[in-house]
Amino acid sequence: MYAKDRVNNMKNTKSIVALFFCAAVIATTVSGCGGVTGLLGHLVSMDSGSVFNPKTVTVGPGDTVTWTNADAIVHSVVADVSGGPDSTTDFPNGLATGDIYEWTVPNAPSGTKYYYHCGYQGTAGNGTTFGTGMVGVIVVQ
Ligand SMILES: [Cu+2]
Repeated sequence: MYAKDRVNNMKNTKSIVALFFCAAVIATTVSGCGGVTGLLGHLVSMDSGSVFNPKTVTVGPGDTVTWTNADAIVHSVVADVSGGPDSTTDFPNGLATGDIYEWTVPNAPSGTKYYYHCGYQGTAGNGTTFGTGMVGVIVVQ
């Protein structure tokens, strides 16, 4: 009886250790932003106060950027000039709370900047600067 409990405890401990190990591997992979192998995912939250958080995201070609609306009101992702992220095809009425929009970074040269804005609380810049209000930029490394 006691021995069995101890075995079960050991099993649980092993599972927890494995879980922490996996979490550490994932964290290392994501933080290794200068990485030469693998494509990375980048998260942007649409937060209360009508902000993209973080406002600036540095990416590599082929990486994925995922916007999640964590706010109580509708937001969108609209490229200031063509070629950037645009949620309006997938979400013509904007992203409601909890909606997720994903965009794959094109094979663009290092230094390319995709300025974008929210169609509801932001305005477009000219493609080389931020617009006003709820705005962000994706920078290709
Ligand atoms: Cu917005």
